[in-house]
Amino acid sequence: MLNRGVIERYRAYMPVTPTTRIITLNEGSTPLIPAYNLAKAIHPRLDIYLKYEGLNPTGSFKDRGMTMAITKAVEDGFEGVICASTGNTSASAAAYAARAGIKCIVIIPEGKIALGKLSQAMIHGARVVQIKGNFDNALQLVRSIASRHAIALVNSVNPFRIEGQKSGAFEIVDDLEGYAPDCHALPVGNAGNISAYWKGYKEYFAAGKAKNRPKMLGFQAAGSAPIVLGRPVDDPQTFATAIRIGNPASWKTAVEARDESGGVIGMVTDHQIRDAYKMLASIEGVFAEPASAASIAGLIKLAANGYFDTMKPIVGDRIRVTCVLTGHGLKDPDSAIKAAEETVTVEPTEEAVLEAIGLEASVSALV
Ligand code: AN7
Repeated sequence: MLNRGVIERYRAYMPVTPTTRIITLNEGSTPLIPAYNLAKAIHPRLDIYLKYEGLNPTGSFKDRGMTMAITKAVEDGFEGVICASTGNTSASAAAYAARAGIKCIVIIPEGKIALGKLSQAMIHGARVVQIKGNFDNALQLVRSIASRHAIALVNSVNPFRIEGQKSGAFEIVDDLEGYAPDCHALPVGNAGNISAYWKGYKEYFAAGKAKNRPKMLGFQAAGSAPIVLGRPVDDPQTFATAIRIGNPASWKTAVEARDESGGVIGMVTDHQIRDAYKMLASIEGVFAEPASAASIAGLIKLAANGYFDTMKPIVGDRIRVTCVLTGHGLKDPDSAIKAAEETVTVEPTEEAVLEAIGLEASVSALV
């Protein structure tokens, strides 16, 4: 089937009419990759599937919601959009606005945006304003500006973003042939995505397209864990800059998703996120950005606490868990280089190279 983006794929569930001009970059239809090595390492009863959202056009899950938000902004006659961002939203907004031929303004926390994301917003021609503050300050600013100027706000407080993003849940159920997973794990920042996935699972269940609904397992970074702590965090910290958010806009719907689904919103330390980030790349061959690895870190933590030991799966005797890998690892090469083994530099001789890779000059041990 020709991929024409998530609005066309799930048109019956999207707020569009036959005459709506759809702004798309053919986002969505991302792979659901079975993670055998991770499952083996984490818990004997788990089947883990990675929803690899890094393969969206701008390298993150934000494209699912942005196609819908920009489509509606154009339909409603706006000539410009604005957003606050920890990086991925700005990259996506800039690309879809460029596609639509409208202006894009992004407000970001100075120095706390992964380089790949910043480069995207810039090359797509957005007006990039860095503030000497954090994401929460930026969100407050854009909400105020958008309420008083003819410019559409495309953060996930825009309900069209959630409508587009719920398509991720539909795709998972379609790939699992009419079943939702037993558990659905994902990182939580501004909490739009957990709200959107839960909405998608509920809608598909209500439409008879899914036989069940998953437990929602959301994970915040310990230094930025307002929902877990039950209060906003004034100065959120984490190396996973995408989820460095102290006062999530979709707090209430995230808690509803947790409670209605019988799930959990927990927190994982930067150390645990970094370990999961390296593990995912090194034993599974899948490169996701640090924030995305919070879902894997969370699974490891829950498994160690016995969370899955007595869980009864919807089919068979294995527990199916989907993990949303929200952004591509290439968004943030600095974090990868810092987390990985150092490279070596030697003289350009066979002798020196053999020594560096631990082979002896006279034996061809690799054969
Ligand atoms: C890779 O780009 O908030 O809980 O401004 O980039 O829906 O916010 C990004 C969030 C997870 C958290 N993983 O999702 C932004 C922004 C990655 C992200 C999240 C983000 P939400």
